[in-house]
Amino acid sequence: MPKTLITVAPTGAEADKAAAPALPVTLSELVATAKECEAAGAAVIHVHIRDENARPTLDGTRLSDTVAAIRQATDLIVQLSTGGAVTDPFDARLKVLDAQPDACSLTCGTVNFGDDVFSNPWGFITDLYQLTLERQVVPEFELFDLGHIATLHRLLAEFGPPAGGHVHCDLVMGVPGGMPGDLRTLAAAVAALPDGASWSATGIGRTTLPVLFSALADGGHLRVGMEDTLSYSRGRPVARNAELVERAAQLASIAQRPPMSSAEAREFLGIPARA
Ligand code: KMH
Ligand code: ZN
Repeated sequence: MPKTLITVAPTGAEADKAAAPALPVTLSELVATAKECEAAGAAVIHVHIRDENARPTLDGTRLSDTVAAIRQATDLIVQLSTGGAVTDPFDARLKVLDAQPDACSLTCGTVNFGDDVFSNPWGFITDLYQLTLERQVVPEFELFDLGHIATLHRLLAEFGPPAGGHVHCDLVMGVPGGMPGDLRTLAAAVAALPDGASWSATGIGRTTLPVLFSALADGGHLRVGMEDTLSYSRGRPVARNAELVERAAQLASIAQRPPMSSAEAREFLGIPARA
């Protein structure tokens, strides 16, 4: 069984700082979180940034500064979100790659997102994928629904393998409007992935633990963090992102699949070591 790749998604675009004070929204909060989460066993950080009012933003200077600051403070693989917030336009989402991250998310289809729609039409997916190839930014394919896996197959058939040569997916389960976060759905999704692909999984809200246990049992990798859940357990808010990473690392170790270091994760994902 392979070691476990742990990704932390500390902020997201949806949670409200006023309602969740532990959410890292400033650059210094994000860097401190990144350091703690690396020490706890994370190898990848999935980054959304906020503006001076703690609202989601895709501001280019802030993104570049964030990539540089996390790189200076940690060895984590920096994966920028190209999903942003549901209100972000496609051109701003493409420009995220100007910040030259190691990796980026690439969602393989549109999905209802609570009362909103997270829009990812085929034309946008292909534009973003071709840009990742041109810039050699390694994509992580975000799959919110089983139909997204069909689009991933079509993308690879039409445009070939990704930068780094290895297909790594993330099952984002339990979004209201996406696939449910349960064992049966996870097994169906994993069975439909392209041959040779690796995968992690995350469960939103109360699906966090069922998805985590299912992924570990099925040889998958883990994503955890306050982007996906604000509760550590029933009625107990998350106090720090690192406690979610610590729990994931402990459970992975119990499963005889301890966390990968970021150097191991780079090799696994086909991401070159930093110059
Ligand atoms: N915030 C969601 C609308 C991603 O980061 O690529 C999209 C999202 C996916 O979080
Ligand atoms: Zn995200």
